[in-house]
Amino acid sequence: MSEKAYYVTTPIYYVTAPPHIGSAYTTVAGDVLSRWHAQRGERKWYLTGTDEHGEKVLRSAEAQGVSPQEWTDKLVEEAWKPAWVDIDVQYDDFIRTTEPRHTERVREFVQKLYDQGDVYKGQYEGLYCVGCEEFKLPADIKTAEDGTQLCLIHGTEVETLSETNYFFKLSAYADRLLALYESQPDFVAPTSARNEVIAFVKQGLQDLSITRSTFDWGIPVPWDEKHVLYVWVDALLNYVTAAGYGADPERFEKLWPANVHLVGKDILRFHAVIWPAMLIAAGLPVPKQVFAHGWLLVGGEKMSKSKLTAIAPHEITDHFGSDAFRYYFLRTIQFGSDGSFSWEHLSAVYTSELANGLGNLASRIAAMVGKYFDGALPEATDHGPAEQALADKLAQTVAAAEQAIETLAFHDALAAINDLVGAVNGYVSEQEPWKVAKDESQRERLATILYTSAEVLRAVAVLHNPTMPKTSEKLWTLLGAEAKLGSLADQRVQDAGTWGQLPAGSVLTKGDPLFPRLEEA
Ligand code: MET
Repeated sequence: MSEKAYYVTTPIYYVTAPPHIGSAYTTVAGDVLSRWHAQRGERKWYLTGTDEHGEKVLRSAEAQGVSPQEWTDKLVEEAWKPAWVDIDVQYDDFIRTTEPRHTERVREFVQKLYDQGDVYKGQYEGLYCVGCEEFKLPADIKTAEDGTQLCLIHGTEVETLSETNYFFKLSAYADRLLALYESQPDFVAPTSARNEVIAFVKQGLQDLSITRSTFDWGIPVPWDEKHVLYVWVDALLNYVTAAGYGADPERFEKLWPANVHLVGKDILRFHAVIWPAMLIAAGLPVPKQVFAHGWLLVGGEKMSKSKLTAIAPHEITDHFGSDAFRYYFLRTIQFGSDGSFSWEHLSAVYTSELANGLGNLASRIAAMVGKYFDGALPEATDHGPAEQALADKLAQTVAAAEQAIETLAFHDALAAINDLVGAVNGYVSEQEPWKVAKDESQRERLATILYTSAEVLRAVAVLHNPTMPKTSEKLWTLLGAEAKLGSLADQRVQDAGTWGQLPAGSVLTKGDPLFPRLEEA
C-alpha cells in the first residue's frame, strides 16, 4: 500500500481579472499548510487552479472583446501563475477546468449520475446571481428601496431565469448529509460554519439545476449537447479530476479523499452540501474537512473589484516582501473570521514583530558572536534557570504550534512563535551580554547567553519555514546551521523543540537584515 498524502486544496478561482489579496490569502494558507506537513516529513499534495467556464467568465471575456479561451489563457499565464510566484506559493498541481484531463472525467462523472437515475429533466424558474454563479433562494436576496432584488453577497441585481434544465436529486441526500455531519464532526469547520450548514440542510434541500442552456461556454452535457454543465458542478469536480479520478487509480488512491478544502465562507454551501452529495451519489469517499475562512475587509467592507478596493498581491510584496505578506495575513486574522487589512496595520506589524522583533534579534546575536567569539558559536557551559526556562518555552511553543496548525489556527501558531522570539529578546535584555562581555571572568556566562539565543533561533527557523521560507533560509545561513545539521528542509518540526541541536563551533555571519527597515513613503 502506498502512503496517503496530506492533500490540501484551494478553491479554483474564476479568471475574470487578475487575482487580489483575497484569493492570495487562501492560497497562502494552503501553501503554509502544505509546507508544514512537508516539514513534518509527511507526503503532501497541494492543489490550486482556475475555474474557467460559466457566464461570469464568459461575460468578462466578452467585455474584453476576446474569446473566453483566449481570455483565460492570457490571465492564467500572465496574471494568476505569476501572482503565486510573487507570494512564493509552491503548488504541486495547478488545474484549469478547460483542460481535457478535467473535462473528459467530468463528462463521465455526470453521465454516471444520469445513468443511475440521479438526474432528471425539469424546468428552472428562479433567481440567479452571475457574480456567485448561484441559483438563489429567497433568503439569499434583499429587496432594494426601488424594488430590485439584490444578491446579499454582491449587492448587485439578481437575474430571473426560466430554463429547461437537468436537475440533480439533491433533496434525496439531505438525510445522508446530516448523518455525515454527525458522524464526521470535523467535516465542516469552524463550528460557526458547521452550525450554519446543518441549519441549512435541516430546512430541507431543493434539487439542483446542473445544466444551463442559454449560453455555451461550458462542458457539453454528454447525453444532451445543447446543454452545458452548471459551472459549480464542473468546478467542484476539479478536486478529484486533478487527483486522477477515472484516469489514474493509483494516484487517486494516494490523494483522495482530500484532507482539507480551504474555502471562503461565501462558497461554503457548495463545498459542504452539494459537493459531498455529489460524491455520495457517485460512491466516492467525501473529503475529511471543508474549512471556511472569513473575508478580508478593506475600509470595513468586503474587498471588491467594482468598488476599487481590490489590492493586487504584488502591491504589498513589492514593499514588504513575500514573507511579510504571508506572515501578516495569517498572524493577524483568526482563520475562520473576517479580518481587516490596512497599510498602517501591516507596517506596524512588520516593524514591531518582524524588523524589530525577529530581524533585530538575529542580527544582534550574530553581531555579538562575531565580535566576542570571532563568529564561532561558543558552548553553553553555564546553562542555568534562565536558560532552562527558554528551553522549556521552546518545547511548549513547538507543541502549541503543532496543535494549532492541526486545527488550522495559523494565528495561534504564529502568535506562539512570536511570543518565543519575544521571550528571547526579553532574555537578552535582562542578561545584558554587552555588559557581561566587559568582565573577562564572565566569559562562560557570555558564551551561554549567546548560545542559548542562537539555539532558539535555530528552532525559530524551522518553525517559521512553512510561513516565511525566504527569511528562514536566511536565518539558517546566518546561524551557519547547514554545515552540521543539513538543509533546513530536512529539519522536522516535531523535533524542533529538542534542546541543544545547533552545534558549538557553527559559524555565524550577520549578513543583510532579515527584514529591511521600511523606507518612508
Ligand atoms: N470559482 C469559484 C470562486 O472563485 C470557486 C470554485 S471552487 C470549486 O468562488
